[in-house]
Amino acid sequence: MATHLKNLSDFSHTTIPDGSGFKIAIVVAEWNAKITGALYQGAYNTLIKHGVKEENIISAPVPGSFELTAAAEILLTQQVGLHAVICLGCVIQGDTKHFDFICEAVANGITNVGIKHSKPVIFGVLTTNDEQQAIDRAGGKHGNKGDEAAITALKMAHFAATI
Ligand code: DLZ
Repeated sequence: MATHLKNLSDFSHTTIPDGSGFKIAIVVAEWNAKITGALYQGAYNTLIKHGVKEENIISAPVPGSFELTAAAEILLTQQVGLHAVICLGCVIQGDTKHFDFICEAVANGITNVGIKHSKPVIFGVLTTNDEQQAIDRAGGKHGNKGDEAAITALKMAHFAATI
């Protein structure tokens, strides 16, 4: 059962749960590989740091961010016992409307897969105006959003297991 929260400030820094009982998939897009590789390393290392066993991390590369949704759906359908899927990608604004289509599709897709399977599917996709903004968020001055995605996965897997 969920812990009783006395006031709103209790929400801000809930502890990061131990991951030793969890099986988690990381799906990572190959587009902008320098960035997504850094997001992947951050997510993987964070899961290991918090107790997830190496054999319980499934790593799955896909061509681009658009494919993240299908991959999450396939994994949750075919892999028994998954507690969460982390989706990592990087979409950089270009001259065409491609950016908008991909961002909207992947955000909606990931949301829908999570709801369909009643499992946490984490949105770890950078959507930036340029490459520098992405570098800043993939181990640069704004941290590594891959680490944050992994922590969110652990918290949500714990939520689903204990609520
Ligand atoms: C085609 C495309 C473009 C233009 N830009 C990106 C991007 O910035 N980031 C990304 O992850 N993927 C991009 N893609 C590829 C699409 O995600 C997808 O792989 C293709 O449209 C094929 O479905």
